[in-house]
Amino acid sequence: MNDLKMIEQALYAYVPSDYEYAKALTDSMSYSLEAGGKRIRPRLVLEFARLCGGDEKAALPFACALEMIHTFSLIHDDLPCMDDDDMRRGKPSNHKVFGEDIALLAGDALLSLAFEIASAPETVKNAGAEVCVRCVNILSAYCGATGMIGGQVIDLENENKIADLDSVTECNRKKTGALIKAACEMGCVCAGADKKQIAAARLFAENIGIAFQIVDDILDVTSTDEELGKPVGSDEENNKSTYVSLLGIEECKRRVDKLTGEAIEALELFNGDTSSLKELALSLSKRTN
Ligand code: GRG
Repeated sequence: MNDLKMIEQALYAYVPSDYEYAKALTDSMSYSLEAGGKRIRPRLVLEFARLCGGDEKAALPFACALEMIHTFSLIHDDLPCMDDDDMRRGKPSNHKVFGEDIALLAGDALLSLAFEIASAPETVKNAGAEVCVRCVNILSAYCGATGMIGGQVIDLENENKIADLDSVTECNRKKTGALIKAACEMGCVCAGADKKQIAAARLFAENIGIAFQIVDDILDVTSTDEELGKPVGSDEENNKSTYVSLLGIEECKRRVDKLTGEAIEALELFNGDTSSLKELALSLSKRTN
């Protein structure tokens, strides 16, 4: 089975289906989880686990937990109190279908489910207690106040003003980069990687994390709603400083290529086959959605 199939099969099965109450909540959670998405973060977990000689089955729950957290962040990001977007992954946003109250709670429940999965007896049996504790620590730290959620707050603070490049970079290192770093790091931890391997994985993640956000900013001005599956032009509408508004499109493209090259260089430390990670990094730099 390929990674995408394996991830999606496991992901969907984690949502409680035998609970007769709160059906709107589980429907809302499944709606966003099953709406597609590139599954970059869980794929990175599996890639790094394999590269470091680990068992992908043991890494799979952590890959799913991370995608749950990512999906929670997208549901909350679309709410009227945040970006107020009506479309996500080519479909109406969660709150447009289930209402703001259920969408908010579905996001909360996905966040909670992530930690339930990462600490479940079955996960502990396959990955070992120490790996589980380390992954729970990575998930919570990179999601929280000094990670993705902190980045979102910097983003809110930067609205309606011209932010400088350092502030935009700090925001994106956290808002977008933190979960990408969590993915690469957890993959290594699952496989018992050493400190040098973890440091190289972090370097790879930092570079593709920023490149990923620069591409996101480019697509927000060059793509269409249909291709992106969400409204384009939202950065300008929300009066946000972005890499494109600060550097221009040509310089942005140059930086994406440079960062992607540096990410690929970071992989040289590993002895195993890094070809699929190289391909993934290159495809992200050229993505159209
Ligand atoms: C309100 C408690 C609370 C938390 C919310 C909203 C939020 C925290 C964080 C925002 C995180 C966010 C939306 C970051 C943007 C990152 C980004 C580029 C997302 C799109 O990722 P893709 O392209 O999406 O991987 P797919 O759909 O492919 O999964």
